[in-house]
Amino acid sequence: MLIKIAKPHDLRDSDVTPESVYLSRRRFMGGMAGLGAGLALGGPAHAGANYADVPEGNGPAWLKKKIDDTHWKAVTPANSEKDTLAPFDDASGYNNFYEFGSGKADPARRAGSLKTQPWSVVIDGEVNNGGRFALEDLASPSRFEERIYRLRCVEAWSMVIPWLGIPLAEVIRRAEPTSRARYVRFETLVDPEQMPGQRSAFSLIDWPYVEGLRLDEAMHPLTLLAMGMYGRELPNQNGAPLRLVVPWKYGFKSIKSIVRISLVEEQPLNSWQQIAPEEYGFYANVNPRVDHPRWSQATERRLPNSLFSPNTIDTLMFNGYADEVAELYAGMDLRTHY
Ligand SMILES: Nc1nc2c(c(=O)[nH]1)N[C@H]1C(S)=C(S)[C@@H](COP(=O)(O)O)O[C@H]1N2
Ligand SMILES: [Mo]
Repeated sequence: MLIKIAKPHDLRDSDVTPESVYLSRRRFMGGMAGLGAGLALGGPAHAGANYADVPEGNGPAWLKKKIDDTHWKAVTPANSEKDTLAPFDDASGYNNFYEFGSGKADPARRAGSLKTQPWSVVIDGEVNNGGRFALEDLASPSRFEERIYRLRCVEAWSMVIPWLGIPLAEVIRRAEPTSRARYVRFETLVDPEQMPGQRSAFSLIDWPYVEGLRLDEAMHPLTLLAMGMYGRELPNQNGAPLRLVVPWKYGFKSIKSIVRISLVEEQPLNSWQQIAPEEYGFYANVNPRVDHPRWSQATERRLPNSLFSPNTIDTLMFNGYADEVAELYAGMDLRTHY
């Protein structure tokens, strides 16, 4: 089931939001005043959120240092009273990561077995400057930024999460795509010893988990390669040490624990499209007017919620980022290209 069972303290949103997160949100909203909603790249750096209640991560020293040096340049989702940050415990306890099982609590329970150090990423295909890069070398030329984004799962729940990372565009530019590159294809690690979901004979997914973007989507300034969240390293269950975040698309596009990024000529076949092409497409743009064949996409349950307070809100076109991304799809029939 998709509705989260109420914990005794889940009475109201404001009761479960840690004070530090509230403070940082208020500081953040204050910092955004005068900039208007939407993309504020180049806006004034905000003071940096104080995620005092978030536990220490166990990432490498270089990553802790990069997080400390983060350019606190938050990008807000469209302003709405409902856009409070999800408590860290919800964002790191209610996950989809089928490599660790299909239940929402499985990744938090089982992803401890994922070894994230050392980690390297292969960049290949239609590039002049590809190769295998240690994660530190991939990250080091870029400064970290904080991005506060909505994450809207195709299953019609959502959360607001503060990510830390670098624009994917910077990594792609450094790889020097050839003129033939039209799409970007991503792969997650395959290692059944570390990933119990890959040992299951009943798994739907033909591993590796694969995702893809059109090159212009990948180069869009909102598209982030995240290495942290809530002012610390990514927890394993959220896709450590490197995951994609594409905030205007359904969550399944935001592939976790990436080991390969390929620039390609042909549109990649992403895992969910391969499993059920009539239900999940390549584009997967959040769209309240195009329903999933088995449920409506007009509304969503904003977490944290409870049985008594489902916290249902209207889903916004492109998840609220239409001003930034609608032009990417000008002239396209979004009903056909779902
Ligand atoms: N490799 C991999 N990436 C994945 C998934 C997955 O099962 N495997 N699930 C996706 C789905 S359906 C969603 S909604 C988001 C959830 O991200 P979160 O757990 O950090 O909120 O991760 C996406 N990335
Ligand atoms: Mo999802």
